[in-house]
Amino acid sequence: MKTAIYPGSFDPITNGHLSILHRGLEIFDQVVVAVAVNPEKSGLFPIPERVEMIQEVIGDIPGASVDTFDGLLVDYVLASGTNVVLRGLRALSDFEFEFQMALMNRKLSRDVQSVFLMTDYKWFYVSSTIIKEAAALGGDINGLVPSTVSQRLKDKFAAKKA
Ligand code: COD
Repeated sequence: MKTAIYPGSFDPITNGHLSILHRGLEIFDQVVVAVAVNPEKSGLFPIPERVEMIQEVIGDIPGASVDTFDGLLVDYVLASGTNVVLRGLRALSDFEFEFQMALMNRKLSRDVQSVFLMTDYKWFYVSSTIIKEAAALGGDINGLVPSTVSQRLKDKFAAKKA
């Protein structure tokens, strides 16, 4: 049984994230979507709500699960009984950050390996940040995030306006 840890902020999960998860499951038996708890970065959705949204969309996918972690990613990966970090790559801007992160993780633990999947062209421009910005301004984000996430974004920004 080979497990990969797919770490991120997932604030919120998008169809780009989900695509990497599905494709990761073509390589690994299990993929754990691991939401990083960073007390210095609050984000739009609180961590429990991010986890709930992920649970709603991955509930039926065999081999997929969701968890949270704090502290060092490499410690969490090794404590999970695996050595693989799964990440997605969109453009050159992603590459620089991902390269730095992979090298830092490698410095922190020689046992952990990072595996990268290129995004599908459909999700090339999709990021949690751009989705939040469009949703906040009333833009149509349908098809870019799961419908449950789209609804939560609408509710969140409606509540902020009220
Ligand atoms: N298509 C394909 N992949 C995508 C898309 C898309 N449209 N959108 C996002 N992705 C990929 C990202 O490239 C990334 O690989 C993954 O999905 C998650 O993305 P985000 O933005 O939700 O997550 P990040 O990049 O904010 O996550 C950063 C971590 C939380 C993983 C990182 O900060 C971390 O490991 N923190 C723990 C502390 C630690 O160990 N630090 C030292 C190591 S650097």
